[in-house]
Amino acid sequence: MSLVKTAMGKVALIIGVTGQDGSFLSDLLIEKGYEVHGVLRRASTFNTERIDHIYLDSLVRDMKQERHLFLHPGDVTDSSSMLRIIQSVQPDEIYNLAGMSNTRFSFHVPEYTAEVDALGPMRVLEAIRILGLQEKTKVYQASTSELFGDTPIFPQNENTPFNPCSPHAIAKQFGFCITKNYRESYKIFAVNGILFNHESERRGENFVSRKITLSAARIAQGKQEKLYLGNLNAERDWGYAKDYVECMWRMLQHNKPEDFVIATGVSHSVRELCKLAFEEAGIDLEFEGDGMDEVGIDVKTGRILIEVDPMYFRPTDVQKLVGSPMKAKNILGWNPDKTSFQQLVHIMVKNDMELVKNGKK
Ligand code: NAP
Ligand code: F7E
Repeated sequence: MSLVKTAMGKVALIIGVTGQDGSFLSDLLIEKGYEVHGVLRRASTFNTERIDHIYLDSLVRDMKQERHLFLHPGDVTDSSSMLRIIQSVQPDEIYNLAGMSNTRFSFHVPEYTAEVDALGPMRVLEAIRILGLQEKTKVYQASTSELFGDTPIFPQNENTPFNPCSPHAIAKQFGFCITKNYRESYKIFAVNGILFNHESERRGENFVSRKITLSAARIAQGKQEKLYLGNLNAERDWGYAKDYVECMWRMLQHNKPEDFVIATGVSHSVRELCKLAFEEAGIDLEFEGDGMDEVGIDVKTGRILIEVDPMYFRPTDVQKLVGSPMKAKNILGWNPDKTSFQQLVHIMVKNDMELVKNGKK
């Protein structure tokens, strides 16, 4: 990587370090010279796969060499662990990325979703206030385009009214508001990044982008028969997660605490994503039929490769989101064109083709 080290001596705490964004942010901050701390929650299986390349590295490194990533057991639903970790780390920057981030699953666990996505951010902010770190510690809160919900306004920007339509989005709205409130009430440098969907080769496999790229790779290599999806008409503004974590960092380096939309400004449907991903995997796909009967067909063989399964429908779904990156472009120097939708799908399919080829997926 060509990033210049600019932050020697700074300490960051990433809550949600094991997730897609937490892992890319760790890479970025370490490259910039930060000492990075992360919160590791308990799981029944190992959950450090996305950070093993940094974490295991530090464990096996010669003890005389410097370590850059330190993990602390804790959970954002547990105030005492937040207090303990923040007190011992004394971070200059906290990135609260911890989230029950699966919109569909939030309908099944609405109360738990509120614990993590609504009260979680409040516990972090309260810990800063109780520990008297208001002047030292800056906070980034992972807010989301889901806040706009089923909006009639296109594109969405920082002034677009919220209309959240899932337990996940409603809980995130509390997180957004409490962050703004603590900024105004206690002068904490606390900001919301209203990030539109961002994907990568590290994206969880139950999000639609990764489900599609992995299935395309498996179907192309004869390891899977069909792909079952829900709402093919849904449109999202999909960007590359690696680019988006840089904006999180930029928001905390800005001279005043402000909220920003981060988006590419272009949206595509789930159907378009399928066509492109399968094309990257060497399959020319066309869609036929309507509604529940719509199918994706391999043009060359006539085989049905994609079908609609109502199991993946949501009680309410956001039909279309597209963000305006103008404020971030003008103030943070954000380049919304850095990785195009086509490049993103290429990166993801290439990665998944390799994983399938090597028997890893
Ligand atoms: P992700 O891959 O699902 O990662 C979520 C992280 O939160 C994981 O490290 C997870 O730990 C951790 N976590 C979950 N519950 C926790 C708890 N109770 N205590 C502590 N940690 C907990 O999500 P992501 O894509 O990286 O997104 C990061 C954040 O940005 C999320 O809050 C998400 O809602 C928000 N966001 C994401 C997008 C997007 O398109 N990716 C867009 C806007 C906003 P485990 O690894 O143990 O599960
Ligand atoms: O769904 C449709 C689905 O689950 C996108 C989270 O990171 O981004 C993410 O939330 C669209 C929806 O992401 C399937 O109905 C069709 O309309 O990939 P997704 P999401 O719900 O937009 C936002 C910004 C966040 O903040 C969240 O934390 O795709 N869709 N068929 C499907 N979705 C899934 N998962 N699976 C399907 O089979």
